[in-house]
Amino acid sequence: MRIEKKQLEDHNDALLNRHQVKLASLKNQLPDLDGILQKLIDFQIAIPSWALGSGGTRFGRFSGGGEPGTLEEKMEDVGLLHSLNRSSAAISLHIPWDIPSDIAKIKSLAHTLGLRFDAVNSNTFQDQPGQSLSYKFGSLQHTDKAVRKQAIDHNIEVIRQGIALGSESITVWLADGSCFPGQLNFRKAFQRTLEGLQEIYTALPENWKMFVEYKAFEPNFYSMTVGDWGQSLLYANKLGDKAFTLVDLGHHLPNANIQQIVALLLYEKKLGGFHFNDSKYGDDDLTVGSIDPYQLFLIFLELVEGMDARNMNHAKDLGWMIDASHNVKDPLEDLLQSVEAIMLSYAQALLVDKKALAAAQDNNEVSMAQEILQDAFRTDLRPLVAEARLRAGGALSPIAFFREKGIRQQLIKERGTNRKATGL
Ligand code: PSV
Ligand code: MN
Repeated sequence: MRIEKKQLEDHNDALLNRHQVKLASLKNQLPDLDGILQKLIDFQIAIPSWALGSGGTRFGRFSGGGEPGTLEEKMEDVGLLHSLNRSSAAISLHIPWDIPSDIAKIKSLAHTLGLRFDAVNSNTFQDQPGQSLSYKFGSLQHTDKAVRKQAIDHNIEVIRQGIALGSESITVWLADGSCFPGQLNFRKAFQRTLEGLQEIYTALPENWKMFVEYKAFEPNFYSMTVGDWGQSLLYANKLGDKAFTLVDLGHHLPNANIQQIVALLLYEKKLGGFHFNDSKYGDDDLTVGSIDPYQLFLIFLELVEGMDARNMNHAKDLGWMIDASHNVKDPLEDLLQSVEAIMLSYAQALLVDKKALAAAQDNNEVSMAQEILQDAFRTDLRPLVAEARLRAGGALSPIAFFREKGIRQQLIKERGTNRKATGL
């Protein structure tokens, strides 16, 4: 299903007057309105191929119907999102959930939809049908060399697939760890994992990055072999310049100060990429900004400050991806909300008066520092983000458009109610 330009124009025309009134009041507050708008337009967030169907939980999965059953259909769905918000110009594939059978065809579809391939993701956390050795006791950390080799070969194969697609990074997330005290020798597990990552690293093309993603717990509950940013950073430092830490917002122990982690990783030049989501308890994979939008804003504040301090390009120098999916919302509406939340936090962070904040910090003006932050956070920037979408050719109100046009109903008509997206 594709969205026509005329449909978007009609939608936008109907909302234009109200939008302009709201935007006008912001214009007086923002001296560099066009500069901020351009940054918003440039900022693109990759959509994970596994978030386009219902995520489910281990207790059940409730499909909403019209799920994409093939890689092509997943790309069509990301194309749909991108034509509505103009901020989702990339897709992140998980292999072997998404194996492109005809690379030329897939690349040409991506071109038509205006999409590029973001990081490719390997999977050594599940056994695949026909796989000779099991990952039950880990992959790169495994005590059996043959299992480690299988996992290394898989990652190298994922890089090969990524090269063919034009991707330039691989995200390695390992479920490796242990569930019980005494099960694993931590030092040996670390060393075996490092050696495996080193072999994978040598297969990276010159212009590629490797993202080492950490997670505090699940599926292992006593130890994780890449359990926190410190461990990820150790691996990344030992691997070399092309290896970076990837921060998934849901992968921390409760109350972790993620904004401080981000600031220090940027300082160390080792922050590579992001998986955005929100959580109340653990790796809940909830819609970005749905639980704690203030934390998201504070993270963006550190991102913008840290990237500016290093003259980095906000849009291009880090890998921006969503990693969220669950049971109860329409996945496409959920992703539209996630992207909007990211854009809003980014815009709010751009709005912060950095000079005034630095002065307040230097002078220990604690109350003033809080006023400066909350002034930006409490400014309603939704009209600004909508204006960026409008200028880039998207919809003023993507979710309203999605509902008005009955997009889910059309997808159900095309694909049926029982299609199940490959993935979790
Ligand atoms: C693990 O919880 C994770 O965050 C990793 O990024 C995986 O690749 C992804 O979720 C999908 O399972
Ligand atoms: Mn993740």
